[in-house]
Amino acid sequence: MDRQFPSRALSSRRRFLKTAGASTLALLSAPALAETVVNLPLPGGPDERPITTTFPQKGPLILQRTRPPLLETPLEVFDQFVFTPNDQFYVRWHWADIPGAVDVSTFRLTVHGNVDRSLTLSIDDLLALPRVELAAVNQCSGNSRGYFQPRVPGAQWSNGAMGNARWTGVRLKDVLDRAGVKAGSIQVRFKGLDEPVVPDAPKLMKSLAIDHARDGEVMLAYAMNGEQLPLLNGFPLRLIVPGWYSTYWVKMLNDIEVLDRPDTNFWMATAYTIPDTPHANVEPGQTGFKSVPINRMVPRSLITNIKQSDTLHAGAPSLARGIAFGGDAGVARVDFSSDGGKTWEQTQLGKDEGKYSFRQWQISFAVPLKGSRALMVRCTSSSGETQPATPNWNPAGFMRNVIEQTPIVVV
Ligand SMILES: Nc1nc2c(c(=O)[nH]1)N[C@H]1C(S)=C(S)[C@@H](COP(=O)(O)O)O[C@H]1N2
Ligand SMILES: [Mo]
Repeated sequence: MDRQFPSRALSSRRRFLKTAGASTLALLSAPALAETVVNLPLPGGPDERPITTTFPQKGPLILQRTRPPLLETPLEVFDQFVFTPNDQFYVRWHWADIPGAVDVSTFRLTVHGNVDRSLTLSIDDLLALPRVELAAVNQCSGNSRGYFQPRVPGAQWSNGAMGNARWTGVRLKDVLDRAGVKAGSIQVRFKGLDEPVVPDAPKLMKSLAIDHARDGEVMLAYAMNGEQLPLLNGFPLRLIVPGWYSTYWVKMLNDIEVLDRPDTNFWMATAYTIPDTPHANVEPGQTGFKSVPINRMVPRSLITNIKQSDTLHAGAPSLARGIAFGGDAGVARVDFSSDGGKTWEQTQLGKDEGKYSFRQWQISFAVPLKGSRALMVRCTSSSGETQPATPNWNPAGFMRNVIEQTPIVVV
């Protein structure tokens, strides 16, 4: 086995990942990202956000906050790539005490708790285990929170607190099997190298049910899109929980603890909980509802080549394209409407990269009459779940998946 960390050992596939459809019938050329601000049509503003290029290993991203970093992927990136390039993959951390570098030769992952034998694993130990690869969307629970009305506190993300990557690593199950999970185990808890900035503040810890942790899909990833993880995306190791919101995808993962009791820490019991209602939906101001930890993702789709207030010509053939994902299932179909949802047409889907991946779609259309229009796109997952027509609301601004509208002007 190559003893080097696999940054070079894994081939870079990025140049092959440019979308084939991106050059055909392009309606608009992608705006240059050298611009220093981006316009975000968030209902509560701000209308402009700075683009930053100052973070290590990162290209142009929308700056939401500097410390700890909250960096958003611009929409153009989803138009160009089905696999989000690592240098434009969004970033979200809760606490600002994040190592500025991690020495792979001394890095160790500890597996302990309700197990037959505790393990202390180096990256080399992990590289010696069977390697698995999986394409999966990493989406923040609060992605698109900036569209919640009434507005809710928290990062006012547009739609770029998500990204899609091919993750390479080992099955969590294989690691747990080596430690030997004891009878009576209930959950598995994950911690990373980042620390709170003030004493007594709760360190980020997330837990999965023992059966979920051992399902053979949850993985420990040491590479992303064929390269080692950027530091800000969790170098050298992170958890991948396919189909679940990325609050569970613990970065810089160095501690796995098998629990014989439910985890009641702040990040499981208080933060990242949703109303236990359909679409996690409640009335603004409503209280007294039961909450549960956020969990599986739901289907979503976006138009990536046409933006709000863009102009189209009446009667002229146009192309709409974008991305969709099924949440915790594949994409069965994506439908498009150019008349504000009165009629729908099935779009042509791009290559199936696996059920947890983004899937591209495209359709040509023409709008016959001048005036204002709303373009809409709707994903139906392979488990039969469809995006709803009305937005959900909850106090944390989680799980938005309404059918999005792109108002345009036809001239
Ligand atoms: N160690 C650690 N892991 C973490 C977090 C964190 O604050 N610390 N935040 C989680 C949340 S809420 C999100 S949305 C994702 C963001 O992943 P990314 O920065 O790689 O895009 O990381 C998750 N894993
Ligand atoms: Mo998140």
